[in-house]
Amino acid sequence: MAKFLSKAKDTLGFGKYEKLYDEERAAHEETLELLEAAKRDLENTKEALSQAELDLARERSLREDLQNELDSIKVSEEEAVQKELEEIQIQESERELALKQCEIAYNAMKGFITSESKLIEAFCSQTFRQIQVMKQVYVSNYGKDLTNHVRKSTSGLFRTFLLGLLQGEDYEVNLLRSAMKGLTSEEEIIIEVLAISSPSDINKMKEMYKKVFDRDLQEDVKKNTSGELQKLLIVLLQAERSIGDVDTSSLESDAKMLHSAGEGKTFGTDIQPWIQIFGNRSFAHLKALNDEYMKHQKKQKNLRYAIERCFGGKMQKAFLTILDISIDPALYFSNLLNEFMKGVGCNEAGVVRTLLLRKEKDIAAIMSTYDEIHKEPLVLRLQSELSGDVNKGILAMLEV
Ligand SMILES: [Ca+2]
Repeated sequence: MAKFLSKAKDTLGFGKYEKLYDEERAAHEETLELLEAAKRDLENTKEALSQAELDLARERSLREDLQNELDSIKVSEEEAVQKELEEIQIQESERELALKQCEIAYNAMKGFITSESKLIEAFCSQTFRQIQVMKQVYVSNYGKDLTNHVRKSTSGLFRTFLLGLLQGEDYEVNLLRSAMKGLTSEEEIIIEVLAISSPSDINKMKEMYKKVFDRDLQEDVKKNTSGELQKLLIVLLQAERSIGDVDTSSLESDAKMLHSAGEGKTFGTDIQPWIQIFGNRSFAHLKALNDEYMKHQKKQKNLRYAIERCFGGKMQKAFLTILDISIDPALYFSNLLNEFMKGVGCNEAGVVRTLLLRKEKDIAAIMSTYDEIHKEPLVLRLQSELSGDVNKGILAMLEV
C-alpha cells in the first residue's frame, strides 16, 4: 500500500492521487452501504420469521382454547342433563333461599353489562349444596342453564372462580380433566389433587369422572403422564392406601428399605420401594416414618432430607407433597398459598384453585395455621395480593 501510494504520488502527482483515493473511498462506502442494506434485510427477515413463529404458536393455542371451550360447553350441558335426571331432594327453606339468590344472579346477568358485584352476592357466600339447589331452581324459573349463563356473562379468572363454585363437589374432577386436556399435562395439579386424597376420595373421584365426562380417569392419567411419575400416580389411583394409624410392625423395616434404596445406595436410586411405601402406607404411618428414618441415617436427617437428596424435578415434588400432607395438611396448604403469593406479584390462579379445593374441607384450619405462622390473617394477605372481582369474590367466600 505504501509502495503504491508513493508510486501514485510520483507518477500521477498529488492531485491525481487524491482523485483516486476519493474514488476508492466512494466505492468502499458503496460496498459498506450495500452490506448494511443486506444486514437490514436479513434482520427484517429474521424478525418476520420469528413473528410468523409467534403467530403460529398463538394460533395453535387459540385453536386449543377454542376446542377446550367447546369441550367444556358440551360437558356442562351433559352435566346439566345428568343433574336434572337425578334431582336432589330440596327442602322448602333451601328452595326459598335459592329463589332469592337466583333472582340476584339473573338480575346481574340479564342486561347488556354484567354486574360482577351482584354475582359475588349471588354465589360467593353459598355452600356447594346451596349452589346445586340454585342450578335446579334457575332452570325451572328462568329456563336457562345457570352454568352456561355464568360462562357467557363473565371472563378471565373471575369466570374460572365462579365456574369452580358452580362445579362444587365436581370441582376436583373438572380440575383433573382440564389439567390433562392441553398439549402438556399440568402434572403439579394432578399430583396435588391425587396426593391428598384418601382411598374413598379416590374411588369417589373415579366414579364422578366417569359420570361427568364418560371417561376413565386411570386411562386418562396413563395417556397423559409418563415414566416414574406415572407409576406413582397409578399406584395412588389403585386407592389402596392404608387408613388408620401407624403400622408399628413395619415402621423400622420401611425406614431401612427407603434408606437402602436411596441414600444407602452407592449408585443411583431404586425408586420402586419409594413408590410402594409413599403410595400405599397411611398418612399417619408416613408421618411417623419421617422421624423413624432419622434413626437409620448417619447424620440423623429426616425423610424430607433424603427426598431432596435422592430425587429431582417432579418426583421430588410428588414425594414431598405426599410427605408434607401426611405431616400436617393445613400447614402444607398454608405454605402452598404463601408460595403462590410471596415476592413480587401473585399466582392468582394457584391461590383460587387451592381455596376452591379446600373450601368445604379444611379451609378454617388452613386459615388459622396461616395466621399463626405468618402473624398476619390470611384474608388480609389475600386482600393485598388478589386483584379486582376475584379479590372481592374470594373475600366474600372466606368471610362466611
Ligand atoms: Ca406477592
